[in-house]
Amino acid sequence: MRECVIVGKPNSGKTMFALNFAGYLGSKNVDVTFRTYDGLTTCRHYSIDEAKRELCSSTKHKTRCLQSMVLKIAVGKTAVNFKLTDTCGIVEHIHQDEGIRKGMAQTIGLLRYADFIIHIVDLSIFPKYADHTNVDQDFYNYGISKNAYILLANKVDLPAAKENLGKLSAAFPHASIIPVSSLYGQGFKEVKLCVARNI
Ligand SMILES: Nc1nc2c(ncn2[C@@H]2O[C@H](COP(=O)(O)OP(=O)(O)OP(=O)(O)O)[C@@H](O)[C@H]2O)c(=O)[nH]1
Ligand SMILES: [Mg+2]
Repeated sequence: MRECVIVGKPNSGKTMFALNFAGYLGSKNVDVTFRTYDGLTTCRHYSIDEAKRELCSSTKHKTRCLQSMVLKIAVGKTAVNFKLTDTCGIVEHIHQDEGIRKGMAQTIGLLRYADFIIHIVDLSIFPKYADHTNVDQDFYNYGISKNAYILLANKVDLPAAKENLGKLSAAFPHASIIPVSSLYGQGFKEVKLCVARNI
């Protein structure tokens, strides 16, 4: 089964995107498989609302391991299953928490095997924390080289985001950028078309 991986900085909206996108594709409930760095695998069944309450947070590094769901998407006249994997957010510095360092290593490990990369940035704060040593730049460079990559400019519902879209396009000129609101589902139609083309 083809695997799409969602990467980005902590708090960019990766988990919110994964769960609301699962809802957009027609899932009312999801089975989330958690895979830790040391190989422990557990699975939990949630309604989408329950999962959002438990797995999303305004506090950084809520997600600390790989969280996968198998979803169905229409490709032409057939429905195709694919795996959507949410990951531990990446920061530039060496984090003091060993669990988070291992979670970040897991994210980077998975990137090499992913069939398609969904990179999410929080447009409401971009480019405040961005420069050329930035991890977003690394995701972009790697994604472009793999040729299986989209950049989601998230949180477009927030006023600060609108004026930053031009800056994002200038910083990442070769990316296919889709403005989205993971919270409200804005832009999901375009994301669905793009994912369906690439899995
Ligand atoms: N306004 C707005 N808030 C959003 C949007 N997407 C996510 N958020 C909020 O941003 C915060 C972080 O969302 P998460 O989905 O948990 O972020 P994450 O990237 O998974 O974060 P980590 O697991 O810590 O790496 C939460 O408070 C969300 O409600 C959006 O499109 N618009
Ligand atoms: Mg998360």
